[in-house]
Amino acid sequence: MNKTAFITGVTGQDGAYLTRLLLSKGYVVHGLMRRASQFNTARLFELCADLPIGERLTLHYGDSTDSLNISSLIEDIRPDEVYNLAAQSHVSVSFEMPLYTSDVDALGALRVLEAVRCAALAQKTRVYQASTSELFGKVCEIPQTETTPFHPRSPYAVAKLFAYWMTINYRESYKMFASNGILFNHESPYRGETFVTRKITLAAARIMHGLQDKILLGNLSAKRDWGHARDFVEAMHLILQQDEPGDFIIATGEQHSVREFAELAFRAVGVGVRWEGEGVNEVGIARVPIFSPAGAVKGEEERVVVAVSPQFFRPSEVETLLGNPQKSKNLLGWEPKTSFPKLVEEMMMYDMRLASEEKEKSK
Ligand code: NAP
Ligand code: F7E
Repeated sequence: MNKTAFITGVTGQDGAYLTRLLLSKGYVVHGLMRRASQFNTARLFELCADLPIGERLTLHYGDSTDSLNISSLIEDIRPDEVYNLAAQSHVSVSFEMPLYTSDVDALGALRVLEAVRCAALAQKTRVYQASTSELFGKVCEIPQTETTPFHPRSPYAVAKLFAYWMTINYRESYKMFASNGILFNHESPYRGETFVTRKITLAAARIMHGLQDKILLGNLSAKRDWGHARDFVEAMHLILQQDEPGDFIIATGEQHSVREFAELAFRAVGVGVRWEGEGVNEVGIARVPIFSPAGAVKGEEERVVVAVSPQFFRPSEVETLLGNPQKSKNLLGWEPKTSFPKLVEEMMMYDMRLASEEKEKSK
């Protein structure tokens, strides 16, 4: 019998990679999708293009803020596994929309847990909650492990802390198989365009095609433990295949700054970046192509390609995150497969193709 999974946030970066993984393992997949004025399934369908989506993937309209909708879907689908990935996932935006973020990210997780319980599925359905390294926030120790105390630094992180503890509470109260994956940052060519990694690779590719002048960024010194989403969704699946539920850090054990990410993005297309100045006056300078009005390369010039804009600073910042994935290695047998340079290169090559297509269209 094929297993059945229900994925909330199926149209997001992780939802698309997880759907690909589960379909390739023979699962029947149901996904919760928001109604939008335009199609929001592009990355899902692109990533799963070679898989039997017509036969084994069903998309349902819904929203994490709609309790009845979540409950009736779970009651009808009766899934073996639920992956609760839906979230207002942008930390910076959560400062502008703290109430909405809490409704979706905190109460949304509770709605899923309660729907499973109320449908009398507590002993059948396993629940994965998308927890986050943002819980560690102002870090109490380096590297962070499953026992490091939390200090959330944004409405997003506080909402996710509620969801983290609710997941544990349902496990302890109702003996549900409910687990947290505490995932550190993971990226890919399908990452949302306003997260810093994708913002950099998209802009660097457009600069190399003469479509953009420079990239404006916030805190260049912030450090993250960046892995590849394709590797990280494998850990989500493994977490629900264990004999016992639990909470697992998923990370690479390596950290890099935003500045280093920008350097590597340009290096992937053969361009070196040197840094001058400090704080808001810091700039990244590089030798990049110059183009004629008709779009042909007419030479090279050295100029500013990265600058700092305070508009991208946050009211409170998470300066450094570094995970220790030892527990996951020991119990799940999980290890990241993609190195940091390979991740940046893959994102950069994808966005170079997008920029080239954009340039062709503009001719
Ligand atoms: P993402 O690309 O932003 O995807 C979020 C998904 O949630 C999208 O499908 C989005 O729908 C959906 N969504 C947003 N609000 C919703 C609502 N009110 N009702 C139903 N669906 C809603 O995020 P991601 O990077 O794939 O991350 C997946 C999950 O892991 C999130 O919970 C995130 O907080 C968490 N996480 C991410 C990372 C990371 O580094 N990527 C690390 C740790 C934890 P639309 O497509 O319509 O916008
Ligand atoms: O920022 C700095 C920014 O927005 C990373 C989400 O998936 O991972 C993600 O949250 C760092 C921060 O991701 C810009 O200040 C500098 O220090 O790419 P980000 P995030 O905030 O770490 C966690 C694990 C999640 O759970 C979240 O859902 O980069 N930064 N300049 C910038 N960030 C952005 N977005 N834009 C800038 O221009």
